[in-house]
Amino acid sequence: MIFAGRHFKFEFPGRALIMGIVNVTPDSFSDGGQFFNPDRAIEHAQDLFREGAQMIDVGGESTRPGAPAVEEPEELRSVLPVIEALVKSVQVPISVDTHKPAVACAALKVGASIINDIAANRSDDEMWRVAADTGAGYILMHMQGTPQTMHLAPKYADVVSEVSDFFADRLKQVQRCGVKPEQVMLDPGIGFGKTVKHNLELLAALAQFKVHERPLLLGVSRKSFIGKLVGGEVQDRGPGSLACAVWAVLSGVHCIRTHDVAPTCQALRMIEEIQHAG
Ligand code: 7PJ
Repeated sequence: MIFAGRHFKFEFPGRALIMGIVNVTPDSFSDGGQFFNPDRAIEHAQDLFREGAQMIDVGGESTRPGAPAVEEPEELRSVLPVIEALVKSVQVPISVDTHKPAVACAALKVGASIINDIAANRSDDEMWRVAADTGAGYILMHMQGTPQTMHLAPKYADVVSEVSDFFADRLKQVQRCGVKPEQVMLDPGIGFGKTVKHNLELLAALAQFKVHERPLLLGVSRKSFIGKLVGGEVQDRGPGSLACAVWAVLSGVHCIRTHDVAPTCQALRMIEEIQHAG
């Protein structure tokens, strides 16, 4: 299986990938907006690259539950200079975490390679046309609702089968728009319109998503369900996040999206050493 797009190609089975998170938002819940300044965001991304990230995800739109939407000009102003600088200074693909087709398009123009679309539950196909026309990688994430509404009353008869049906349906739709399967990575969207119980059920069932024959990405880093289950303020949720990452990779997940690249890298490399010896 491969995950490939403009400027990159990853082959599986292979080492699990680590995507380092760079938020260029004033109010990110997980890092308090400390990388809102573009120079600091760039330095931070370069640190994550040196620590072993194989992709860098740049986002300018807070998806904190209930956060106000960011207008397009503001989002462009915050992410483009960072992406432009990173394309020149780190040797790994850059993804743009946005649900706006115009932002994705502009980011790809300055050298990003992957669209990280948390709103793959969208009702129009403009974003998929951008992915098809540019050949960019496309991370297809499940969310119930929107970041403004998703936390209000998440409801599923069976969250695992609903997410799986969503993947099957969206894979068909994106291909109809001209996106190749190899461009797509799937993500169950932990915390996006899900209760703690839904998140746990999805984590427990990750291996089932292999049926779609696409690589899987998981984002659990510092998320609130960890605090609710085992305690810990946002900055103290590293160990819980790492446990989820290890569990995910042992369940067949191919890529971990994380704020804490160095510890995640060490943990995943350690698992690989053990697997190799067995
Ligand atoms: C995710 C994301 C995730 C993908 C965010 C946060 C909230 N993109 N963007 N998957 N989460 N693909 O980092 O806690 O889980 S923003």
